[in-house]
Amino acid sequence: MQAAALKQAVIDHLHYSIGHPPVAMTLHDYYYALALAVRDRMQHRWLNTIQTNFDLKRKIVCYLSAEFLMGPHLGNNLLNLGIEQEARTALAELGQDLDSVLECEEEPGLGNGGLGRLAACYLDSLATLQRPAVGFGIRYEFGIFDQEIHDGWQTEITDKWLRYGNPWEIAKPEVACYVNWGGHTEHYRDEAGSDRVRWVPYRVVKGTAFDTPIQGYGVNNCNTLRLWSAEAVESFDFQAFNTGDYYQAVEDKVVSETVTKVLYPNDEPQIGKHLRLGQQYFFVSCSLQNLLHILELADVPVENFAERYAVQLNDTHPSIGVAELMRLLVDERRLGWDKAWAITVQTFGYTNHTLLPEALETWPLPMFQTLLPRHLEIIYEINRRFLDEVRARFPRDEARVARMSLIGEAGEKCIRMAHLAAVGSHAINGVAALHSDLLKASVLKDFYEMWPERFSNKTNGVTPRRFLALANPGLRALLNETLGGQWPVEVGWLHELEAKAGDAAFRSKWRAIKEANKKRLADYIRAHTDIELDPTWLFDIQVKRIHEYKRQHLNVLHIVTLYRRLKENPGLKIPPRAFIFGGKAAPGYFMAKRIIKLINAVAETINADPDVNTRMKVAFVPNFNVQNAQLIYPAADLSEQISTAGKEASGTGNMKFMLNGALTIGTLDGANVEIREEVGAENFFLFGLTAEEVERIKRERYHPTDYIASNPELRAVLELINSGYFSRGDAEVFRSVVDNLTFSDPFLVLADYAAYIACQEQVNVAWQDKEKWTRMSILNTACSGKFSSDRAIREYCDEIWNVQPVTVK
Ligand code: KOT
Repeated sequence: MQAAALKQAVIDHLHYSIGHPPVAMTLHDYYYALALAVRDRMQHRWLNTIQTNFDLKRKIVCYLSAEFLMGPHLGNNLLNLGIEQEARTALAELGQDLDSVLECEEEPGLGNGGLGRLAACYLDSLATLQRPAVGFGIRYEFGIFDQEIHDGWQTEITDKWLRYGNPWEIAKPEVACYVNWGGHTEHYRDEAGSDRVRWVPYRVVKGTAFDTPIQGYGVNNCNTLRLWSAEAVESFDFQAFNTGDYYQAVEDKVVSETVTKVLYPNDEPQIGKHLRLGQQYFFVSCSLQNLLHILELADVPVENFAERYAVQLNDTHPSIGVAELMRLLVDERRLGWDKAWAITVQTFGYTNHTLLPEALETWPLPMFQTLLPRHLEIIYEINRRFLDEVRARFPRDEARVARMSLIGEAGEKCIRMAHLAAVGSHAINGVAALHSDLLKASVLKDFYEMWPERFSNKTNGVTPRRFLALANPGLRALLNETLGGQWPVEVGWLHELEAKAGDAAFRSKWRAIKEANKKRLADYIRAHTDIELDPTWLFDIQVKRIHEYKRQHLNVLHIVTLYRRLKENPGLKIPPRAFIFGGKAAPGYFMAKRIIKLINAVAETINADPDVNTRMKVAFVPNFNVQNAQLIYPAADLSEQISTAGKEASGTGNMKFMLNGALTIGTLDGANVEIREEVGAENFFLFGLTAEEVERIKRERYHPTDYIASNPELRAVLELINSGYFSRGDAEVFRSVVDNLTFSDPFLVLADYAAYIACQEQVNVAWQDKEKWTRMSILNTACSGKFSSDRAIREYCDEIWNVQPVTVK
């Protein structure tokens, strides 16, 4: 029996792998031993998958991403292997509780937010759909910082996730790549008389692979996440030592190892740092060298590269890959330019994740030249040929040529990475229907006019395994009972729940599950904040990175509006609500950090005010991450998706809430549009300006003061915040937030304020009819199938990658 074998495996690992005497055994030891035992159970599937892919010579998806926000592995692997119950039994027999053991895992937070988590969901779907795939990324020694809240302010703590070891990865020191930096190029003529270029680097950094198995759900396929770690080429440079330059050798080692030290904690705005470009080039070069090496092992000619690999660029972070593949093919494999270029374009696909101008990556030319002199030459040559093509297609249109150039010449010269990615890819996609349309109409308009056939939409998706089956065991049991056990891979079946929405007994079960989830979250929040929430209240939740375009401050304006109404009219009848927030701010993002402080200040005042705290409370959950997200999404009644229309490329939290039966209050932004289409307008709380209206208002000059002048309640709310009422009399701390809204308001918070408040009143009306609300909740889950990452990955495989399923024995 599995449980007995698993128990023995845990005992063996406790003894042989961990080696603590019983007296020193900790809960973490049980976690580690179980993790190793589970990894052992994936090992033969993993090796079989790799061998099968090699033998069958099938095309492989290579997902290049600077971020993979995997979340805890243990629970997910138990789920995907179908041995959760066995593990629970095995641990119980050892006197341990599985849930407590699961909590021991330090999650690998190797990403900032949506972009990194999407990559993780896609790896889950690729394995589950039996598609050969490798995720390539960076093994950051320190991932996204841990957030602590002190006196309402965010503080950042280094994420030492490798401190107690990582049972999931296998180091592959023999899979090593050498990556050049800096120096200069030399042009020479080879033996055959051809012109060639040699790159003489200033430094060489060694990359070694760390592999993590990615187990598919209910299948044998087990793919690989390969993360690269940087080290010095020689740990001891004896030459330097002997000549007395020992300290130079030590310094070189430190510089090399710095490359993969830490994840840059910025979501969206780009940081023009030398080291960041170095990270990008490092992992992309290692990955592409590795692909070429594997091709060689398989005896496949390099000319067939694009038949064997589909390489996807997760935003522009890996887009230096276009120039690097050209360098590897032309300089190192000695292919002709045209042949190399045809392979490159056939190989790459590019996914864009943002239209925000401050997030579009560009690199100052001098910095680029210093780090990657050979790539600069290659980019010039790509650009020369490309602009010739533009001129041929659009004669006498030099303005267009300047707009499309890979080199930006307005102000400081720079390399435009989105242009490099677009020119070097046969497929370009946005991540929601609206976003893909805006992409074609704005940032990449000229490219769309040049190559319309390259563009498509691939609406994002999330894995129903982690975010429903694993996160919401109560609902999982009900779905198993109602739909059978196949729903996690056949989410279309969720539609059968529509019929159940009319069944009062089913609704009552549904409500009980939601309330239990709310209680579970309330316990967590009490333990981490001392704030006591009542699980019978409406749980209104906004969790995501803190950013002005996501408009957490609009949510705060609603809270303060309600607060004032209750203070002025103590008899006011409103259904009680818990307002729950979570999310990290980039450490250097002044306004985002103030918004966190504002939420906590408002929370402190309201939660302590007996006039209101029986009807409203506010909580900020510290350190939002994948682990606590799994408690948060299932506990939501209302999902806040209130970004300025046109700014959120897709959003994926919106999908995780919907999957778990939350109703959405939202703008027509990103995937909200499609969520509303799927669930029906009557089951979605819509408010706010459309993307088109936002653009028109901005064009015609926006005056936030007009909205203040015409809305006394809004004015009073802003004045109350500004007065120091929520900040113990300090009238300075929120001045920057209020002034920004009053005099600039770049994301039209005030323009949408009245509509948002009115829409929240509709929420209250709907909430008061419990049966109706439950029906709407069930319909949200029922209609969420489209937002499974399986659907998204099938589309990528069929329409971009041309990668078929492979059965693994
Ligand atoms: C970060 C830096 C530069 C360029 C883009 C980003 C970025 C975009 N990071 N996260 N995103 C989000 O990606 C998600 C997955 O596609 C989207 O759902 C979300 O709307 C983006 O904001």
